[in-house]
Amino acid sequence: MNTFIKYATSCTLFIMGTQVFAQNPIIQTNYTADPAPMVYNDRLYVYTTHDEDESTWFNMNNWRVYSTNDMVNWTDHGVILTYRDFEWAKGDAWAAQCVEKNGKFYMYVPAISRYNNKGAIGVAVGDSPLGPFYDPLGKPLVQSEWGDIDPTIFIDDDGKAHMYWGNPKLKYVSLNEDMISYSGEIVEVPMTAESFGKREGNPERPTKYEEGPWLYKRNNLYYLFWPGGALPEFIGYSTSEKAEGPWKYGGIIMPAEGGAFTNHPGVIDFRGKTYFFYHNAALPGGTGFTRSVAVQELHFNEDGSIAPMKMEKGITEAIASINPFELTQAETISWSENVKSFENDKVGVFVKARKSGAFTSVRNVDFGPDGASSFFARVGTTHNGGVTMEIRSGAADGELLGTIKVPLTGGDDRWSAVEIDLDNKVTGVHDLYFVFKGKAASNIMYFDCWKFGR
Ligand code: FUB
Repeated sequence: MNTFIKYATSCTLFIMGTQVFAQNPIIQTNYTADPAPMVYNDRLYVYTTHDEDESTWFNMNNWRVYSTNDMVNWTDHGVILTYRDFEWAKGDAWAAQCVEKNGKFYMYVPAISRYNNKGAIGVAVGDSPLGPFYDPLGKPLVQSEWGDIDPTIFIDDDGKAHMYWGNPKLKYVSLNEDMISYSGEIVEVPMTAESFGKREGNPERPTKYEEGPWLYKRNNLYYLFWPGGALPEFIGYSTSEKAEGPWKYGGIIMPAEGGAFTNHPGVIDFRGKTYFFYHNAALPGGTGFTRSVAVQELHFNEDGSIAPMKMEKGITEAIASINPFELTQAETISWSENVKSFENDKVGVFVKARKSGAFTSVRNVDFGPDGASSFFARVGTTHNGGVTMEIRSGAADGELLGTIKVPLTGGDDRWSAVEIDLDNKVTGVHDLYFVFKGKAASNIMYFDCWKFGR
């Protein structure tokens, strides 16, 4: 059975109930998958694929990026690249990775070629982590067969860039200094039980390795993390003393769970801790084709091995606070319910409340001892009267700090800046909830940004 058919039949088998943890999944305003973290200028970015709502197949057209300063509040930067940005591509915006070198950002993406229907990996270049990105080659960087997907790139301490990719073959090449070409032959990594564990009963796939590799280095040991096994996928890992291998199988670190029949690892160090990104189907409406990115801390044993771990509730302690007196985007969110993010030319990314009672929250907002006495927000609605945005502390039904009456603006291309006095002065550190209320059955209001005043 080829991989496409296997995915399609498996999706009906592995659609499971939804399970929402405390801070996971980290994005609730779109379905996201295939997380690829990157640290730049002391900020953590995660590039994701994007499962379109209500997908019953890998209906994926673009790549999105989110970022955080504190590990609990994530800012949605929207779509930063689509397969249409590659003239040669006709679809399947699957698992990508962005890396930075000398101030340039290189986004390696798989897509299907319009010219021969085969999988291919392209590269786009930008001057910032958010793009804009363009395709300098006008053709794929590598292409030979359907399984040319899921690139992972690691730039070593000596500046050499290594790229692995592939399903079910695992391939390797060394990238050139320019990051958009390679030298030497593409190496097909030997699929041995010593390197990737033995898989029983599938001569076409003799080892546990399936796809989605992620290359990472710690204490001079290279780690290759990869989804493996018959579907649903678990995540396993292998180690090597060299980036090129040979690889030694380390074991399974995350069993198959979470309701999506795929999984996809991304590992990064950030401010002294190591974080493990993956995806599951834990959002309402989640399936193998409507997935969600999650994160938890990764712990290593003293000898560098990794003990198996379950999917967890995520990072619950913020490692920095939000300054309420600086403008914060509405799409910076710790948790939200019944809210979706959109973007337009007027305000960039913004959020829309789908029903009354929908909310977004931000954690660890530090008002200091002097506190705040006013609140500003840019908002709008298509409903005439009766639409409010409540600012609450601690919970969606927590203490009411103030209420905005949202003016009719008539469309999300028209916005109103509203300022109110708070009911009482707010001091100290709070988790804030923005609760959207109105009489309409859907599309209650839209919200772009907020700030407190003294
Ligand atoms: O998201 C589409 C595909 O599913 C990815 O390329 C694989 O790694 C799996 O997550």
